[in-house]
Amino acid sequence: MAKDASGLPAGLVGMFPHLTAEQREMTARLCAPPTSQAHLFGSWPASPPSDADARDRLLGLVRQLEAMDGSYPSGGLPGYVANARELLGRSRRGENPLEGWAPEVPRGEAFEVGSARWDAVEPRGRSLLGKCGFVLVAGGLGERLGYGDIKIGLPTELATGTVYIRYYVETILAYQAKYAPVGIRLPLCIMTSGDTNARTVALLKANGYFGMDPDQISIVQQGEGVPALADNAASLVLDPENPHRILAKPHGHGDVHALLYSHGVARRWLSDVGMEYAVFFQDTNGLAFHCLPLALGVSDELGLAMNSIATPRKAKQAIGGIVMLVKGGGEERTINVEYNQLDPLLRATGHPDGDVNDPDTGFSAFPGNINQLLFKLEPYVAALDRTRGAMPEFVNPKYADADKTVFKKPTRLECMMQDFPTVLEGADASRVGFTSIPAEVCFSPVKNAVVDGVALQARGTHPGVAATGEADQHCAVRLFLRSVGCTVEEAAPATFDGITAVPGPEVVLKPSFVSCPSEYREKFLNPSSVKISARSSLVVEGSGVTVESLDLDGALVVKCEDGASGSIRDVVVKNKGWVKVADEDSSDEVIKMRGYTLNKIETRTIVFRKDGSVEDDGATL
Ligand code: UGB
Repeated sequence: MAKDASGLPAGLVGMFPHLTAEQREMTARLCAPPTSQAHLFGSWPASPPSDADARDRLLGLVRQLEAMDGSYPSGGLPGYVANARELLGRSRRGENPLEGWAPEVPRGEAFEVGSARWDAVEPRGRSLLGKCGFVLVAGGLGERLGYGDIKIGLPTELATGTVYIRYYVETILAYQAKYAPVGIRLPLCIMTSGDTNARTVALLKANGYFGMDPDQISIVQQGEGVPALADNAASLVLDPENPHRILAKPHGHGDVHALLYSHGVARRWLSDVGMEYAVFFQDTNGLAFHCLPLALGVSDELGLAMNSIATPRKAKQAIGGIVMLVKGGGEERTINVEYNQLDPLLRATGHPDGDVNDPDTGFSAFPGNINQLLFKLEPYVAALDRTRGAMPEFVNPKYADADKTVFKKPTRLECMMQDFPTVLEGADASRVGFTSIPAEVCFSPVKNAVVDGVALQARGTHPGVAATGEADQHCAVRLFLRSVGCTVEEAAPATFDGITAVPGPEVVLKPSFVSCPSEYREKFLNPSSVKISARSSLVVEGSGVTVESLDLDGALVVKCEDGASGSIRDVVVKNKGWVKVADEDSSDEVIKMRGYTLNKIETRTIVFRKDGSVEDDGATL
């Protein structure tokens, strides 16, 4: 590579007149030791091309580097390269990142649906629902699902066709209406990426922001990714398909903290909007909010700075475990430990059997992380101010040789949002815990294509497909209904396109009607007089409606306009109802990924109007 007296590539120096002062400084810093990435400009012609387009292509690389430099919170690109060399070195030497830490059972509490403890703790959290800001991480491509569009635009279930983002927004608006002080709007922040941003914005606009005020929603976009790394020296890589671009790879959902810091979102929520908690959740979990008041109650009771909603975890189950790590000298940190690290960690620290179930509970002592996180805003913002939201990173190169000097393909640094406890300090570092809740009522993501779901289900693992995401939502509501004393039958499991799930009865209780388990008692006034048969479908919407006595064997939709009120009393429904029909080859992706469509044969609809009238078609639609 031709270099000029400054030691910089001649082609880069030749282009200096076309660069801003900042770009010249940034590229020079990148090429000079110790960052030493001059090879990126090695093929540039010694004199700048006279053709403006050709010049602009070269400049494109500089602009991309400039954006990457600006968006990496720990020292720009030189910081990235330095961190990468350090982590690649440790990986090559086979160092254990958990060396020196010993695992202990973390602080937190496990709950059963309908238990007295649940009933005691949830009310404490209910009053805090009106003091939460919400963070939806929705930058993932959803490669495993293989869906052609953004995942938050997928229907949560077919009974109402409510898409995930609508379900989330409606739930937040219901909390706002029921629990926030008058005039306070609960804020929502959505993290998008280059892959999802335009479609997320378009979906929100096309649907009037699903009822939120547009300025209630902040969108923060992840950068295009971090530079791919070719070798242990952390050499950045040019895109083989475009020599004027750096090959970029996703940095992971840990970016969310840096974005909440750099956009001032978290600080605004704390200082200007008066929020107390931030709730982080994933893109496709139709059970995301059932347990929020309970977890808020636990956070409040234990004074937690960070609370991970978790599920009972079977030993060796392939999800991370929440573990309290302790070090000599009293250092302690409660954090997610990936399942492949947990077993060796236990064995190396005096637990010769490794990751095994506790004989008393039948589950691992370390609950499973579902990445639904609850932060007390004050310590969260303080930690952001100190760290700019930078998360610890890891690297996972696949080596092509025994000496670990050659990578099979370029790698990159990654970070995860659940690693936040590593940046908490002092008393806050020990105010980290969990709330463990059965997965049936808090976690059923839609992450996998049907073919992979079938294989997972055959191995006894939750398939995480669209059909189970839908079935699990109905199942959770049935559990809550039974827990307050309603009689709800269970349909026999059905198999569509190889995925087996219990299809019903389908029950969709919109958040305006009930938005947390303890509200069921306030809405089902005489639960012993409510009976829902196995083949039934029920949808209830509106804050003014209650259910006193209902015998449902078919399909019933109840709506209650804003400002209206009404009660379902002595209502008996027997109609042909709604039936799932196999449809594995549909041209509609939403149907195909389920393997069935919903045939609404006969529906009774009751509407309570604001003027006091009641519309009841009494029979069929
Ligand atoms: N996401 C982003 O917004 N940006 C990104 O760059 C990447 C993701 P994945 P992952 O559910 O069982 C997580 O890819 O990382 C969003 C936890 O780390 O589905 O494989 C994306 O849109 C793991 O501990 O998850 O695994 C989605 O909303 C376990 O809880 C979310 O981040 C696991 O989820 C998760 O993205 C799980």
